[in-house]
Amino acid sequence: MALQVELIPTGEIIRVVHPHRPCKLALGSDGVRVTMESALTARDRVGVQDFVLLENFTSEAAFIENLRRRFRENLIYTYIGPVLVSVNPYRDLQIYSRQHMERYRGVSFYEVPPHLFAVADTVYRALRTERRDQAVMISGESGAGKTEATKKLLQFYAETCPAPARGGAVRDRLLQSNPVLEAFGNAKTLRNDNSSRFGKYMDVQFDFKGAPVGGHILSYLLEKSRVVHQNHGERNFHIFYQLLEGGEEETLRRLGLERNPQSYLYLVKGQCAKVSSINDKSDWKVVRKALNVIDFTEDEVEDLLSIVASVLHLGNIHFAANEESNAQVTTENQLKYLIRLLGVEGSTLREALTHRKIIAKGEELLSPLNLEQAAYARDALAKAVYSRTFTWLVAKINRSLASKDTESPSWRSTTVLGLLDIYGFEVFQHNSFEQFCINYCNEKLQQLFIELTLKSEQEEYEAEGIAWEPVQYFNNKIICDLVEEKFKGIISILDEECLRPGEATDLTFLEKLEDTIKHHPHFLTHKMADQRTRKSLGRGEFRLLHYAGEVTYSVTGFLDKNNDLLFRNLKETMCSSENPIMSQCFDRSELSDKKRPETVATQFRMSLLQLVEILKSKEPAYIRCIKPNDAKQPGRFDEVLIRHQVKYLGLMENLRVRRAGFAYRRKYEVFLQRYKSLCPETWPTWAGRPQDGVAVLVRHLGYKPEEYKMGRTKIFIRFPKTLFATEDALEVRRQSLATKIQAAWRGFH
Ligand code: AD9
Ligand code: MG
Repeated sequence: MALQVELIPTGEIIRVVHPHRPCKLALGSDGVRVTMESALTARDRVGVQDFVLLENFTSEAAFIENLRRRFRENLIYTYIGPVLVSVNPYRDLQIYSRQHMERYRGVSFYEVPPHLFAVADTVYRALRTERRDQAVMISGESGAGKTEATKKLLQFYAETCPAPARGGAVRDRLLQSNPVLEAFGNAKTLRNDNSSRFGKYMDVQFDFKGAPVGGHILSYLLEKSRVVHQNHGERNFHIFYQLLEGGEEETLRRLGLERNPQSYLYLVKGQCAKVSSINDKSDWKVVRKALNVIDFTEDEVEDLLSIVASVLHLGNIHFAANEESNAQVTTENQLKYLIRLLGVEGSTLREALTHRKIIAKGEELLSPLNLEQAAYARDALAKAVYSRTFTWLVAKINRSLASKDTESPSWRSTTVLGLLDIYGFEVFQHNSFEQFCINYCNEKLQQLFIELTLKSEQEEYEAEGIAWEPVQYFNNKIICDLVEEKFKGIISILDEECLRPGEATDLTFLEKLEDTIKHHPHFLTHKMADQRTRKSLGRGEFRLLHYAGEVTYSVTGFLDKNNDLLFRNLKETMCSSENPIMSQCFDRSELSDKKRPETVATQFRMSLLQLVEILKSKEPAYIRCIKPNDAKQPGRFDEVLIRHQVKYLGLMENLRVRRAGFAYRRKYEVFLQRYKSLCPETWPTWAGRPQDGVAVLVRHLGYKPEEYKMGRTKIFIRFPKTLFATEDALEVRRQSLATKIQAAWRGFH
């Protein structure tokens, strides 16, 4: 009996999780008792492992009920055909060990319980056998488990793939790039204690033997406003707390830092320096080691930490107004450290923090700043220093990940496996420019998902020679257009306003939006709203009806954040920095560049376009992550929250597309292998073509012509009940086999 079982000890009884049939295996002194649950009870208890097998596949309630049953049993993974749906368990389920990895290697995707590793292995095998680049797209809202999934996938490849002939260290570098990027790019938010505040697309390159030989990371729009401001209950980027908690005495002394985060204005705004789920001290150790693995020299580490410290000192720079109301630096000690850590000229920095240099008719003029302007300039510098360091860090990691073996012939035949872990759709009480960008990004990826899944379904039907029945679905292109269309889209209008310095304000931007986007079903402002909705919409706000739900954005700060201005003399000061990282981050060429730099939103739009092209050029796989509750607690299944995600992830839509016509499809070989014992003509072996064997088998099982279709390589079954009946028959057969085993056992003793 081919029982592929996973043993989970539950007291005296050992539960056997069989891919299709939960059953109990009791070990007693009298031998083994195998009690299989009837198919019906099993389905009742743990649901179906592929949503396509839901009888009532159009019912959202049935979908959620299936998720709930599985979640209750700690079965967090379920398929919609090839798409993996994952529910964050918020507890360590011990299902990612090396043993688990092995269990999923080389097995048929649908013959084992759904798992992340099943996807990992399928993708890898496709890469190896078809030699086509692959991309795993992981989506879901903030806290749903995208980053954890990415890390586990990477671990799977690092541990199970063959080691490269040369440059074996690349596996460690791939893994160790993570803690470093997370330290600098992740932070505690209200939604997630380890929230990614940047988007990440990572390519892993494999040689012709399937060994990882290199990697490359693309990062997207770091939320740099967090450096100077955090909402209540949130933190700045992890690295600051890690350094203060874990940094060696000597290091902190050199950097002029105190251990207490409360001493730093940039760290106290969220009023939550300590987080119970985070151990900054031990994380620091991990990061420190990881830096060595990814080729940082001790000097580079010092330079990097000098920058981290200088951001903290910058936040503590205070100004007082003189008689002319001009800002003067009052915190000399902080300034002293800054000058040393950044390696800049003292008088230049002091002047740059309190004056603005304007070039008019070829002449340089210094205009003093008032208190508010000086604070603005200081914060702008802190944000620029931090975000450019982050960009530098990614480039540095890429140099370390670059295949060192470019001369070998294997390099020429590399294939690439991409992992996309981008910040999830986000709705807060107060949503600003950052949420606008993040949600736009999710909108683009959703569009790609719909386009590609529909396309691949259609292609499969055509390839199999089966008529494709078109499916109605919501295409969110209308929202993408609303944001990104030339001249009429929100980004274009925002950019236009950014071109009118001195005249345009956030509110004139809003007015322009109202004038240009008049009657759009996905756009609303206070002025446009009717009595009923007006109350919930402020005067400085606009609302977008995203595919994932309504989000109200406050326009405050939109122009400023999009312009991302850094005064010229601050740039000049940083260009002269003797800190090697800073001097790479601030290049003199940008001072002489007459061309206006692209705005933040436009840069982001362009980088997303590029990302979509990259993803389209690869074979896609999808993991859709769901967050079960807002309390970050295990075992809590908040139905309202989950229903919302099922809706906006388009899972019902996805299921309808997958079920277009047929609930189930399998390769002839796989189908025959599983069910051949049900027919005397195909059991124990079938010598002919698998397709003919399946034809004999289904005839023997009494399938009616309307219940199935034979494609070129697969059988398509229209209704789940047909499959279930076959499964039930298989179980009866296995039960009788189990009885025989028990009888034999007793006879043996
Ligand atoms: V965000 O958009 O970056 O804010 P993610 O990336 O979707 O978000 P993340 O992977 O960081 O969420 O998961 C949030 C937390 O949930 C983790 O820190 C873990 O504590 C927890 N988690 C997520 N996935 C798993 C899992 N498979 N097993 C156990 C998990 N815990
Ligand atoms: Mg994340």
